[in-house]
Amino acid sequence: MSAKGNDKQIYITTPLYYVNAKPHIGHAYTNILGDTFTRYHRLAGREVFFLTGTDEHGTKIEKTARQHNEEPREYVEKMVPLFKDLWRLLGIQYDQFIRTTDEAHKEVVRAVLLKLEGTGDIYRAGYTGWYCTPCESFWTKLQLVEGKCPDCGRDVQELIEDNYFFKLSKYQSWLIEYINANPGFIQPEMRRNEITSFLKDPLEDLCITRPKARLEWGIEYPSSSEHVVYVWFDALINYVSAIGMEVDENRFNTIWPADLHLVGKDILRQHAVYWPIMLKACGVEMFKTVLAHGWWTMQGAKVSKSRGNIVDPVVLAKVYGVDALRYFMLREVTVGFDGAFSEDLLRQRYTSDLANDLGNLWFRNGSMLEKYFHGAVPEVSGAETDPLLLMTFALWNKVEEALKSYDPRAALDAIWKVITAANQFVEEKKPWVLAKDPARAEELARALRALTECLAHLAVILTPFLPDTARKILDRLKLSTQPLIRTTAEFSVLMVTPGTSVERGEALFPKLDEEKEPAS
Ligand code: ME8
Repeated sequence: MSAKGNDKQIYITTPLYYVNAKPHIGHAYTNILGDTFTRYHRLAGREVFFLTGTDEHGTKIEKTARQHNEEPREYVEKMVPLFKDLWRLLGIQYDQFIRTTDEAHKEVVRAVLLKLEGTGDIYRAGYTGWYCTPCESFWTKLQLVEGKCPDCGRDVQELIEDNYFFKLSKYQSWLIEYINANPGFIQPEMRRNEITSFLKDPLEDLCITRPKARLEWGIEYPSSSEHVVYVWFDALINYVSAIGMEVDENRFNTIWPADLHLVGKDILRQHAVYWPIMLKACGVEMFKTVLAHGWWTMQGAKVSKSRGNIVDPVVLAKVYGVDALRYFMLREVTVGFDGAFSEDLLRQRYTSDLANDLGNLWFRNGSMLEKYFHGAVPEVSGAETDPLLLMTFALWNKVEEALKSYDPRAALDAIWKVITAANQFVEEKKPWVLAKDPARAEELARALRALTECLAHLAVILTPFLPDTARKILDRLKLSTQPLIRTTAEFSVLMVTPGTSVERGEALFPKLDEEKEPAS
């Protein structure tokens, strides 16, 4: 991740999700990614500010509220807790939850608009569009399908409205140069290429208001009581309004610029074109990176509220546990690519990687410590030179390297190589054979000491990925459940105090009930 000044916190954000339906696994994925990066930095002793929240204005929300016979204000109040509850359930360690209906946010949006009107980057002009009365939707010519409404296929009416526009076009060549000069700005590379080719055509100025005649639920435009602000212009500003821009410059400067805006590929254009230009026009320092991940799909289609093919993360977490869901999402796809969601695959990962590889390793070590050492970790000299531990110590740099390139999957691959090696170590050492021969007591002690240490290190390095499991292991080994590894050297040491009495505890990943119906 980016190099920081001493006091500057690492700033990670997620999109603000629309509250027109309850969150699904797509939303869970983005927040799990953000949480994993956040926990990793915290483990490494870095200060992080992690922001998430909800996007509550605009046509989508207004329409959905009306369909529920509710006022938008009432409706959003009811929906927001669903998001907060999910983040609590999934162990998402965010520092702030911003809502675009927060007064403080609205203030900053108004201030930005007035500033940009003052500099001439916002102007008022006529706007031609096509309106579908039954859908209450306004479309541009390009969006129409054979001249009809792209949603319902019915006729549309041409409408000319007076609106406010933001001069995207003025900054197009600046943005192209900026993207070329900063290869890490839009990631992964395939997404940067998409944006670069999109920028080959001239950018149109962005219409940033909607007349109140067709949308009431939004921030009123400061210099016209006839207009509300376009939902995207409002929502993007959250990344700076949340941390005190225009209000608390001190706070703002310790957090901004954002190091990582995490988004799905569906909203990259807003984050890689509109948002940088908004910041540039406001004279605000640029964020470091926008990282666009791919989509979770089901039967080849994006999992989405409108398609109705949603998978409920709450149900999955209840059936398989939060860590299994986190593990599956982080291990199954490389960030940037799409992934086909399948509960069968989740079950397979649960059984093979979690229950068999990691769960059994813990259980066998615990059982052998109990059987041969009354549950206490044996003391041996020079344990840190055991080849299994040398391999384990090398994990820190590998995981760091992988996470620097936003690749939690590669990090987990490296961790699982060590888990596999530790299981092989048990098979090769055969502690149960050593235990029968008093002359090999030292060898037995060495083997179990090395295994216990390996497990301690695995738990530490798993904290960003599988926080619950890591906490259980660390707790049972009587180690701090909030480890701190500031340098590679701090990871390459023995962690468990000899003589510690280790609790084997319940299975980390209980056997799945074969009879149980899949969750989805
Ligand atoms: O776009 N796979 O909100 P939104 C992976 N309010 N991720 C998915 C996904 C899927 N199938 N479906 C959704 C908005 N996501 C705006 C954002 S930001 C200032 C405003 C995730 O509720 C992914 O992160 O439609 C995607 O970008 C986001 O949810 C869209 O959420």
